[in-house]
Formats: sequence, structure tokens, C-alpha cells
Amino acid sequence: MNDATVADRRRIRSIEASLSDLSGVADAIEQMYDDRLDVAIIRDALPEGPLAAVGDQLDREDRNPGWTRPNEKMPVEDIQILGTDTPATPTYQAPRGASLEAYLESAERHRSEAQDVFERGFDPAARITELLGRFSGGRPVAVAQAVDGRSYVPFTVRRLTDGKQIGLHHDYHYPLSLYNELAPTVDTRTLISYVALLRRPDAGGELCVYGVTPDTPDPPKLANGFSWDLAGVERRFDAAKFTLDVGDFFLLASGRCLHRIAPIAGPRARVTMGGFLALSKQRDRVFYWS
Ligand SMILES: O=C(O)CCC(=O)C(=O)O
Repeated sequence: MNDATVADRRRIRSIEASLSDLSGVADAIEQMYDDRLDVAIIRDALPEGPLAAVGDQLDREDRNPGWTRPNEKMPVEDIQILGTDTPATPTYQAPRGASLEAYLESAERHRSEAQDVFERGFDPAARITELLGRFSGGRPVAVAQAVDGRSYVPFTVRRLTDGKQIGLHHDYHYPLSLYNELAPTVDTRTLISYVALLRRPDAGGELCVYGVTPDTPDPPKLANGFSWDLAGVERRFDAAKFTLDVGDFFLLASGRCLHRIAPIAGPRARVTMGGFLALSKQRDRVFYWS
């Protein structure tokens, strides 16, 4: 492919809404599944006060609420996570992901760490359930559960400090063994990320989304054959960049669209809480987890 084919390429379809008018996004999850929408940004989706207080409190070096660092080996990707030490994604620590059993055990051990940073009276998982229900086309929303009744992690809190980023990736995680139980129960056409911003960095930290899917032929890779070639991606494919403020929320068809979080620049960290969601196989419910 060369630059002359720009016009033929997949475009990033996004929509922006605010809590006072969600009419265009009431069915955003289905629109994303049907490949009609890639990104929905909801401004002021959650109250700024309780989120900013958490963002503030978590942006300190003198106290450690229990951060785990599954990408420590790769300094530029050294994300800090609260809520699990066994993410439901590949990491530099476990490039093929962990086992479901290890994930569920970690969920039990670390569950309270992500909840406890919020002020009493603010139940983040309840707020997320309620919020996702506004984009679900009336479908009930629930945290995913294992067959033995154990709960998946509803959300994790993530911190990126100066110079750190989340590099280019897709989140089509169903082939991982951690998804052995979940994948057969959900609609695997795509997977959707949800994220709320708790602290905005001075600069950087934007969500950058590209028109590259897991099926794009001949995607731009470096000479090693597996690392993404960012310059090549940006040259050849449609791109969109989104800046979030505290309280803003996004849904992203992350199983389909290549994306990254730009490097943070400056002393203020970027702090988010988020996870993934999917439609059930019958398309009548929404399950979420992190
Ligand atoms: O902003 C975040 O916390 C993560 C964004 C992301 O890369 C994802 O959800 O896949």
C-alpha cells in the first residue's frame, strides 16, 4: 500500500456526547459491535470531585496503595495498576496472559485495593454498571462471573508517570487461555474498552486511535516482524486523537482499532480507571471485567 490510497482506508468513526444528552450514544455498544462506531467520548460522565480526589491521592511517591507493575521490564511501558497483579491482557511479565485461576485468585487478593481509594459513599463499580447501562441499548449490565461464581475484576486503576505510555496494541484478547470460560459466552466480533479519567497529566496521555484492524493486510511492523512501526502506522492510516479531562469517559472498539496512549510529559501522572466489556453471545446482556 502507498500513500495514494489514503482515501480508501478505514476511517475512525467517533462521537462526542455529554451526560445531559446521550441520545446519540444510547446504543453505542451495539454500534461498535456492528462496525458503525469506533470511539465514544462522554464528557463529564462521572462527578469530578470524587475522581479528582482519588487522582490527587494516587499521584504521590511517598505512599504506595499497592501498585503492581507488570511491565516493569520495559521501562517506557511501566504502567502501575491497582486491583490485580494478574491483568486480563498480555503483559511483559506474562506475554500470553496468565491462567484464569491465577487471575481469579489475584482478583480476590487485590479487590479492595482499587475500591478503597474512593471516598466512602462513592461505589466505583456501581457507578460503572450504571454508566455502561446508558450505552447498552437497554440491556442489563453486570460484572463477568466465573462458572464457580467468583467475580472477575470490575475495574482496575492505572497510573502512567512522566515518560510512560501504553504502546500500540489491539485488545482482541479472546484467544488467551484466561478467556477460556468467558469467550464462549460472549459475542467475540469485537471487544470494547471503557475508561474514565481521574487525573489529567500536564501534557501527553492522549488516546490515539488508528484505522488498523487485526485483519489489516501487511500492517506496518519493524524489522523484527512483531513490534509495531508507529511512524509507518501514522503515515499510512487514518488516525484520531482524543484528550480527556477528569470525569470524562470513553468507549473504544479496542478489539478492532489499533490504539495507544501517548507518552506522559511532565510531573503530573495520568490516572484512569477502566476495563473491558462485551455483549453476551445472545446479544441481550453486557458483561464487563478488567
Ligand atoms: O487509558 C487507559 O487506561 C487504557 C486505554 C487502553 O489502551 C485500553 O483500554 O486498551
